[in-house]
Amino acid sequence: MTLTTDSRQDRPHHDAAARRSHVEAAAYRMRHYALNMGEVQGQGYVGQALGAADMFAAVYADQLRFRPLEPDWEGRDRFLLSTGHYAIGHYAALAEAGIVPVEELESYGSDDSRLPMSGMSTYTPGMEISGGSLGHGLTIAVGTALGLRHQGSGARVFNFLSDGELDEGSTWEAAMGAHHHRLGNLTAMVDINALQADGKTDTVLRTEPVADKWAACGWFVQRVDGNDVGALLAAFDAAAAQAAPEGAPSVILCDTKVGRGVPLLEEREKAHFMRIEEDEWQLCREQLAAGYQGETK
Ligand SMILES: Cc1ncc(C[n+]2csc(CCOP(=O)(O)OP(=O)(O)O)c2C)c(N)n1
Ligand SMILES: [Mg+2]
Repeated sequence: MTLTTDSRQDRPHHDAAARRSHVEAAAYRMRHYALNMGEVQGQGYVGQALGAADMFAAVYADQLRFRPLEPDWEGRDRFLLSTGHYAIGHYAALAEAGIVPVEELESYGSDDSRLPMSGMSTYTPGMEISGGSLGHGLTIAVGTALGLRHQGSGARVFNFLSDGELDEGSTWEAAMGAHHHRLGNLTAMVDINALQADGKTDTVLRTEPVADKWAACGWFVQRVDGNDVGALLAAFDAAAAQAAPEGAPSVILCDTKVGRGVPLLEEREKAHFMRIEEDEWQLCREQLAAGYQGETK
């Protein structure tokens, strides 16, 4: 897909089923891109990229306004990736969106590549912030949303967080700040994959009930199956319907499955850093293809 102008306005007005399959097809291709990138390095945060592909696809193929050939276009919506290690999933989305050439994905993680293993804004077109140090994305998103509103911009700000980032105090300071400033132009999406580097989320720090915490901070809260594209799109629609320039910020809490779409990885013991052997990559691709019923173009 190569778009030359404002992407959101260019999108055809699909009926609901066509809109969903358009996003599902994007997610499918993105999962392949992630596997291919992972194979180049023999490693990578492939489990997260597969788990969050539907979230990335819903944003990039349906929600975000951007110009692929002009990634710094001032009128663009901002997508801020908090979690630097999810860069592999974000690169797949940037390739699908036409911002990064698909052929460039094979340089992932190599010396001099524009696609380093952890997301860096100075290297990659379309990467708004550098991640790595968790818990900062939402704070930057709040400042960005506030700044855009001061400038009279109608652009929206999206922040992609992980459930591990809910352990960080700075996330909650930003959540309160967003409500204080009534940032209706801000949408947070949290990948609740129930996993962190040190183990399962509920063994590291019990953050549940997560929805109640965001609601207590004054946010419009929805919780969905983050691997159900129809549910994701409905949540984005509901968020947009209630959004007002000085209204409540929105959060979409997305329960996802690590390795989603590849049974071999879905069934493997969940690990922050998943090992995939040399002879398994092709099998992963085959399983992904076998489980997908839709159009591939
Ligand atoms: C401030 C900060 N503390 C600790 C780390 C080390 N760290 C890197 S990834 C990670 C796990 C965070 O949880 P999550 O993003 O939910 O992990 P995943 O779902 O990808 O397994 C941690 C603790 C970090 N990058 N930044
Ligand atoms: Mg996690």
